Amino acid sequence: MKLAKLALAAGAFALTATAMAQPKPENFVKERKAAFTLLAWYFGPLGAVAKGEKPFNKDDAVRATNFLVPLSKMPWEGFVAGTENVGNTEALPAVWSNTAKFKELAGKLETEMVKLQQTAAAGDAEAFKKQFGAVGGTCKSCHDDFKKK
Ligand code: ASC
Repeated sequence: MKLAKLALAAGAFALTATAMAQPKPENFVKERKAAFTLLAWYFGPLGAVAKGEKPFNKDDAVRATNFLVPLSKMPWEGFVAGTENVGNTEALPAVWSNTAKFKELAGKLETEMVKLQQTAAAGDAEAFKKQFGAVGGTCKSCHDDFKKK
């Protein structure tokens, strides 16, 4: 019984290791683009709130930012070497030649997104609107140097 369990666990591990083995270059591009697509999906609509076109709703803001915090950490692992010119990437070569700056800006998005989540959780509409701008600023500063126009 114990042995059977061990064999099962070993099998599951082997399966996981196989599934994780070196994704194809195009799948790294898909990963990062999917993460950015979802970031825009949940972040974009909050712009109407920030602009005062839609009232602040705490539940909606909490739900969106609870998705956005993990999403903000996801795109970066897709930017592996060898994917510079793969598929329909909009990444500029600077991602791979100025990696320190790219990583710094990625980190800023993650930090500012956590702050946005905190303003949502606090139900602080004014702080939320202001922090929305700070997050958007980190998106833009990175796009300026690292994304094709
Ligand atoms: C968005 C979105 C972006 C950023 C950027 C902020 O909602 O899709 O790429 O905000 O426009 O400057």
